[in-house]
Order: sequence, then C-alpha cells, then structure tokens
Amino acid sequence: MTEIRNDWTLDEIKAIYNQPVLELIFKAATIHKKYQATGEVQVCTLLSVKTGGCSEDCAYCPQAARYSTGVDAHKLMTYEQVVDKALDAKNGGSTRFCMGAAWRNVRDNSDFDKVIDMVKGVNALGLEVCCTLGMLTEDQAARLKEAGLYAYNHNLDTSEEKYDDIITTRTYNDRLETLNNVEKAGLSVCCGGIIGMGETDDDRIKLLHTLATRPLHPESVPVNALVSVKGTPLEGRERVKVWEMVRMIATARILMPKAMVRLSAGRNEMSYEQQALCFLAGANSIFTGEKLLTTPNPDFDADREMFELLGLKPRESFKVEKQEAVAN
Ligand code: SAM
Ligand code: DTB
Ligand code: SF4
Repeated sequence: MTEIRNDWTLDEIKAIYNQPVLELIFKAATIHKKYQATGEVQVCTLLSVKTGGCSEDCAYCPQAARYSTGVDAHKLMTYEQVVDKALDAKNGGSTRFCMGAAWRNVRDNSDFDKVIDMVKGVNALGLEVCCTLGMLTEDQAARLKEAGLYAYNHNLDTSEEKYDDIITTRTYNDRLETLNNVEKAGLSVCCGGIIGMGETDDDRIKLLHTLATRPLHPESVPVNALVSVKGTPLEGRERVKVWEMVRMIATARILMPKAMVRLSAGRNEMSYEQQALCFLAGANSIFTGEKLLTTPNPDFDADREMFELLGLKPRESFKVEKQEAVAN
C-alpha cells in the first residue's frame, strides 16, 4: 500500500489537482479502491438544533443575524424533538447524525447542558453522533466526548489568505485552535470547506494542503458547493461546475486516502450522473434527508433510487471500531 503522507508540498498538490480531469479521476479511483470499500457510501443526516440569529459574519451563511435571508432565529430544540428526528434518520437508513447550532462558540450554560443530553440520547440509538456548534474549548470538547460524541465538524472553509474576505469576526487561527482542542479530547475531526465563493484554484489547493499536512488527517472531509442564498453577501454567485467538485473530491481522496470524503452541500442541484462522477472520484459519504441545515437537499426516496441505480450500499455505523475489535 502507498503510505499515508502528511508532508505533501503545495507543488505536489498543484500537480495532482491540475492534471487532466479524467486522469485525476482514474488516479483517485485507484486509491479509493485500495483504501476504501468502493460502492459503499456513508449516510449522514443533519439537524439544525439551534437555527439563525448568529453573531458571526460568514459571507455564505443564511443564519448570520446581520443578513436578511428569511431565516428566523429559533431557540434550541427540545431533547424529545431532537431524539425523534434522530430516530427518523435511523429508520431512513442513516448511520451518522449531525447536530448543528448557529453559535459563534459554545458557552458553558444550560443550552450546552441540553446539547450534552441530546448527544447522550442520540448515541443511545446506536448512531454515530456529530456536532457542529462553533468554537470549543478543550474542556467543552472533553465533555462532549464523555457524553458519547463521535465527531466534531468545524470547517476551515477556504485558504488562510482568502479567509478575511469571507469572515471577519474570527480568524483562521481560531478555527485551528478548536480543531486542536477537538483532537486533544480524542474526538474525530470532520473538517472541510466550500467551493464557489470566488476563491481561486490556489485557494482550494491551499485549503487541501492545510488539511492534508495536519499530523492526523481529518476523519472526514466535507466538500460543499456554495448554496448561494439571497440576502447574504454571496447571493447570486454562479453554481460551481461538477468538474470543480470532482477535482476537489479527487484531490482530497488522493491526499487523504483513509478519510471519508463527503459530497455535502450542493447535491440538490446535481443529477445522478453528476453525483456518480463524484463517487467515482472518491466521495464516499453524503447527507440525506430533505434539508441540510436550512436549505433543501434530496429526500430519502430520491437517494434510495440513486443507491439502487448505482448499486451503492450504505456503510455500517462504527465500521472502523468493529474492524479493530475483530482484529484484536
Ligand atoms: N456555527 C457553526 C460553525 O460555523 O462552525 C456550525 C454551523 S455552520 C452552518 C457549518 C458549516 O456549514 C460552515 O462551516 C460552512 O462550511 C457550511 N455552510 C454554511 N452555509 C453554507 C452555504 N450557504 N453553502 C455551503 N456550505 C455552507
Ligand atoms: C458541512 O460541511 N456542511 C453541512 C455540515 N457540514 C454542517 C452544512 C451545509 C449547510 C448548507 C447551508 C444550509 O443548509 O444552511
Ligand atoms: Fe454563524 Fe456558523 Fe453561520 Fe458562521 S457559519 S454565521 S458561525 S452559523
């Protein structure tokens, strides 16, 4: 097996990213076949447990309070509501459940206590639990881990150089610090980005470089196509071409062979054929259910049809842990 590398250079990544797209897909598919069970796709479901009213200024985000996007601020959902939705997701074939909150950072208050209970409740259903709640301290990460959290999603979104154009209310370093806190607590890191925000190919390459040169590659890497939302500064942006998603996914697969590469936001506008290209290029995870956090996503039935058509199988939950248990 080719080794897992954490010392990729920018030039190497550039050369991988810029090769003819069919050659790139072929190489990524070859790595995918070596390291992953091809034909198997992880099925995750998102739930926005605390929607809207966020104090940050992320230019892409419909939940930032300062933009008029029609997304109203809601208070935290109740434990019962969340566990009900998690059960629906499980019954719909999902194995990972990700709870999102429109917070800048987690505070040590009663809302966090409630999220801790939700994590326990969803974990008890046998789902891999993930949260995305903004910035975290080491202690908060440890509390989430103890409650049964599996992974924490915290995206770098783009390159460090482009970051200030997109968000001014926090720094790239703030993000990296949270990622380190998550890792220290023994949680899996889920970290990726968004394409289609006006960044250059070099910005995309630099983001991939930052991810692939971390001492530990993220366990999952979501690749989002910008969902351009009216009222945000990125309203009216052209949709990314499927070839751009493919290039990003394939390069991520080659650089981080063991990661789950998630074809995330943007699927609602993609045909089965376009999604098939992404799977061929190494994507092996999706979000299902008719909503992402606030924007539409293909529903369970459409995805079931796609799985049948492409002969895809849902990946079982806790697969790595089960394999390790058998090996020991
Ligand atoms: N507030 C937390 C944070 O920012 O980390 C968690 C929720 S936030 C909505 C999670 C991620 O969703 C963002 O980091 C971003 O990558 C993605 N996202 C948000 N709006 C998006 C959009 N319009 N298109 C694509 N991805 C988006
Ligand atoms: C990720 O990378 N993409 C998801 C999840 N992690 C939290 C969120 C996508 C949000 C798209 C816009 C919305 O639905 O509000
Ligand atoms: Fe707030 Fe997260 Fe949206 Fe930024 S991406 S505005 S932090 S909810």
